[in-house]
Amino acid sequence: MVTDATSDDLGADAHDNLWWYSDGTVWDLGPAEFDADGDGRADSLTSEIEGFSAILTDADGDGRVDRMSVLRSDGRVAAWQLEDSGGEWNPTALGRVE
Ligand SMILES: [Ca+2]
Ligand SMILES: [Ca+2]
Repeated sequence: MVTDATSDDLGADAHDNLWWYSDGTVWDLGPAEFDADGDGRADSLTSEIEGFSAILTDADGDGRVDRMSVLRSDGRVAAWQLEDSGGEWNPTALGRVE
């Protein structure tokens, strides 16, 4: 991932890790693994949700996961986006992997 001198001085910066808020608990997901949108900042990691492969993405850079894509066993990808205000996950797309 991309780091700079100022963030190095802070040691364990929480922004290095993605996190997830669910059911009253903050889950630390660890550092982002790859850069999904190509802007030079790692923002996504792969995980597993209920047995399916998932990609969790922090699109706006605050560390909180706000996009989620789950690859289902039938080859479809279901995607959700976190609404800023209420913390509700809304489905955004359902399609096939190209
Ligand atoms: Ca990025
Ligand atoms: Ca975010």
